[in-house]
Amino acid sequence: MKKKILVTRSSLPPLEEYVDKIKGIWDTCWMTNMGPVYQELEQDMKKYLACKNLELYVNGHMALDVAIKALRLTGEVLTTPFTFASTTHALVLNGLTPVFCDIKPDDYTIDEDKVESLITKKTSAILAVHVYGRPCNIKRLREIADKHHLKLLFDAAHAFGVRVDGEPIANFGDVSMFSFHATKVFNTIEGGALVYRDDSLTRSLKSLRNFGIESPESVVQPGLNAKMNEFAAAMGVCNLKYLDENIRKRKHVAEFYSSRLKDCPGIQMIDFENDSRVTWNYSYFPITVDEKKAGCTRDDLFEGLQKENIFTRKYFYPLVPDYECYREQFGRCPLPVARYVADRVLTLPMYADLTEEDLERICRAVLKIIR
Ligand code: T4K
Repeated sequence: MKKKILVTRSSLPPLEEYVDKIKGIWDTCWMTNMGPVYQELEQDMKKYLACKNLELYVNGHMALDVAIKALRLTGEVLTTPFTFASTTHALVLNGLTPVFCDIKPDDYTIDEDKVESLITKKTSAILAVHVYGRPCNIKRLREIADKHHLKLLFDAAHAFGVRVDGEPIANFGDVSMFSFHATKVFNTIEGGALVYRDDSLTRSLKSLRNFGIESPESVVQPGLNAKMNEFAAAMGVCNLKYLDENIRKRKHVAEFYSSRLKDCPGIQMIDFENDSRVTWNYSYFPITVDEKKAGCTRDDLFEGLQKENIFTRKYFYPLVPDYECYREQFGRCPLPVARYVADRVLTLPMYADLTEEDLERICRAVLKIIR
């Protein structure tokens, strides 16, 4: 049997560099609660993102949860149905009602032209997702948010390292959340970050992250335990050094797929070169399969590749409103574009260390199944 190729594979720094970074922990026995390695990573990240306000968290989901609480959102939040469970769960578990807005057929981000008609008196925010690291229409969403006095949050879980007009994507919106999960372009094993504009949020975000504690004898609000620990931060400090190199390697993977699959009938891919304003991070490589032109469905391709020991994923199928837990409440939302994409999308293996041999094998298998 040929070697297994999974949809992604974590980037790890050289072992000796990680061991070196965690050695200090044995001297101090300081393992968590915003220790020295946490502080080091926070500074490194602020430099990398050229941002003023940044906090690190135990994972992206908790970071989003904390942001929602700190912003004191109420009522309804406009959001995308085409995302990972986390985005919607964070709203629902905070007592908010997600209002799903359809996505655009060209980049799968929330359709800014459909957002305004969904705003009601109860709407307090827009939570958009830079899905696969593809930037939403940030400018237009900002205009809409300002006009209606809404907060603008970006779930930028996939977008670490992405820039728009040279500006890190972190610096748009009121708050942006990043995920540093093992499967992401940059990882801290598990981890996440919030980048935000308003300095007055700092106090609340910091205390929400640590049980609402401000000092040993002062607990100012009910809070969570959402802190990034020192071992995770150490992984981040080491991995950050290799991030740009990893993104370059991922670009090569994307170029390989694009050139080998460009004439494959029925397959639509991201045209990474079509928007020169964006510096991509190549976090995922989604394709959609048009069954009429391809002569097979997305599921046929998924299963055919699996037989070749190549494991793709249907990120993001099913659509969030169609989940068992949401179906009854939201399943009838008219979301024609999102449903079309979710039924046809497949993310191909994407990681820095995919070899040319692996890529050749994947492309040959795709072409064999589709032809
Ligand atoms: N918002 C959005 C839009 C998100 O996509 C996510 C997370 C979040 C919010 C929340 O952020 P976090 O709280 O997770 O920081 C994965 C990830 O667990 C999840 O982080 C990610 N999105 C989601 C899209 O994908 P699964 O259930 O598909 O992962 P899993 O375990 O099937 O792994 C996929 C592949 O990754 C494996 O086949 C091999 C590889 N892998 C996996 C692990 C766990 C590794 O190489 N190393 C590893 O340690 O959810």
